[in-house]
Amino acid sequence: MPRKIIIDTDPGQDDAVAILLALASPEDIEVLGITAVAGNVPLDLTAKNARKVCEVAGRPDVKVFAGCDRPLAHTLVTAEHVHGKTGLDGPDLPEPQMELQDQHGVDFIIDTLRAEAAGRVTLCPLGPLTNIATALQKAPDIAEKVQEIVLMGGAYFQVGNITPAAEFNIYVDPEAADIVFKSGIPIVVMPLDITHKALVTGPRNEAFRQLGTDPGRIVAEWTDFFERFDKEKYGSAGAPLHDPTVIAYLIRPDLFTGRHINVEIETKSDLTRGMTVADWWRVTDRAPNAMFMGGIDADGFFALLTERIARL
Ligand SMILES: [Ca+2]
Repeated sequence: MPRKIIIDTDPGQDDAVAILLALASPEDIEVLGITAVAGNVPLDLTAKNARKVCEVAGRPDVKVFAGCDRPLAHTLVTAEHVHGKTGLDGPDLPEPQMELQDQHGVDFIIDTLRAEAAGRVTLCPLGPLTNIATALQKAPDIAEKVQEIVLMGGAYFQVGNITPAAEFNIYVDPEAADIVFKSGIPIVVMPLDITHKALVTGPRNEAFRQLGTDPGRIVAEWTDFFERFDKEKYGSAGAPLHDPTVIAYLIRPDLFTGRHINVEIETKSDLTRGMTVADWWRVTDRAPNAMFMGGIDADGFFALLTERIARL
């Protein structure tokens, strides 16, 4: 049975590749819907970009919803410096033809979880956790219905990317992240610690291009664009491709290793706001609340991505 998921996302080139990976894997994953959230760029763009990506996959039937347009307690911080003005800069993509759903993304999450049996729906947040936290606040009963939350966010060894102490998704809405990490729902975290071990090197990018398909070329052009910024910043051989790790985990959990540990979110400090205080070394007696990944089989991850994108 394919695993039922809701993708909560702020596309974003790496979000886009994650969505393609999910839509290319129907034997493993059933995408019940995609909820957009403000993050990399404002909500009107993430909601539009999510639809562009569905159309790249040839799936205009996928339901896309707009969720929250701002974090719970702070003004929105965006990342056009990484993703470009549209959030999806790189290849020229047409305006989407498919409609945005009328329902609010948060209500779609709530209604879907209430309609399904407990333990049947996995939430896959790829951006700030505003939609998920808002759903949990509005409908606390859904917490026990969620099978698992598998999210991209945070860091321990890599510490931060948007500030010296914080990863972007958590930094944008730390109050939302705090609600999610305290929810009692089983959580799997894909932090910078693993995404920085899986860089899109030249040959890996070329493998997408050489698929000879439109989706292959588009993925290569997205990662070309996305890489410019990170190569300059890190001086590395390529850029991390963060969000597809979440979907890859659902398909091939054996590609990842981690520890079940306590993770708390810093919400108070001006200096370290949005930090994921991960007890990797288990030096406290705080109860474990998350499976925090630390290792990835990078070659296996890119082989999976290339094989699945080739199907589109
Ligand atoms: Ca994202």
